[in-house]
Amino acid sequence: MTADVTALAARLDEAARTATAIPQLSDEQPLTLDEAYEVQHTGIALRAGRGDTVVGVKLGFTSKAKAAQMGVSDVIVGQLTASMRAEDGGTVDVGTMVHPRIEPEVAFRLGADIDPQDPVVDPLAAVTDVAPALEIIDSRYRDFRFSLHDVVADDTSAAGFVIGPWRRLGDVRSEIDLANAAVVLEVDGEVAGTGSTAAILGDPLRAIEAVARMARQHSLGVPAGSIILAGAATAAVPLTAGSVVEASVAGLGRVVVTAGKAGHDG
Ligand code: OOG
Ligand code: MG
Repeated sequence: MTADVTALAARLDEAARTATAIPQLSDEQPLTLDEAYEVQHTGIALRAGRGDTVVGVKLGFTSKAKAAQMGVSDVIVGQLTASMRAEDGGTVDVGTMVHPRIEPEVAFRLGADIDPQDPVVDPLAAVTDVAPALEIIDSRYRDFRFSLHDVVADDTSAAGFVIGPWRRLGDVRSEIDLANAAVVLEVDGEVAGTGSTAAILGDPLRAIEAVARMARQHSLGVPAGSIILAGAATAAVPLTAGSVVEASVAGLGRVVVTAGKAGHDG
């Protein structure tokens, strides 16, 4: 039997909107990888129907630390929407989330479209800017546990993101080795995780080729202006209301966000 993509997407959408964890979809019926991406795309269409817009894509499990933390191995891709974004130095509302976690990332911005159908053009040439970033993930599944296909259907746990100051990629590459920069995650001034950008596919720039490949395989558009989150450099840590979280990437910069709860100090 093939999956009822519309019903599964509605179930995940409802779970996200009500911040209520649900059982994994595959507990009921196995889902193929293609069906899982269809559920993801249908869920994004539901958000778009409420006025949200896709602003970029994110990769998951590009680092061993993340793959080991979650017990899965393949690289996956999800979509980022405008409503998920919080300003650098601003507040992210965790009151609307089930069990949020936060992780340090590297973000890229495209100055031109990545055309997944044209393998002759180097997708790296489309990248103009780079920034330190934070991603807030919030699995809609109970206990933050899932199979690879379940997490793909759940938009790879995407819930929020914060982008630090953008810098020109060419300038940064002439100053530092972007493939080996120290990453530090701090919560309320205490170190909560350390790593290196090398953890992200050996070099976060490899995320761009991965995005081009995934875009081709899973029919995603990555137009000029898109933001790409390359994946976490450390394991994710729980995010609780009141915490101030900062990520820094040596030689690139830092980004900070406060977790708030709407109706309180948010
Ligand atoms: C899935 C998302 C993984 C990353 O950076 O590896 C991810 C999850 O862990 O819930 O965003
Ligand atoms: Mg991530």
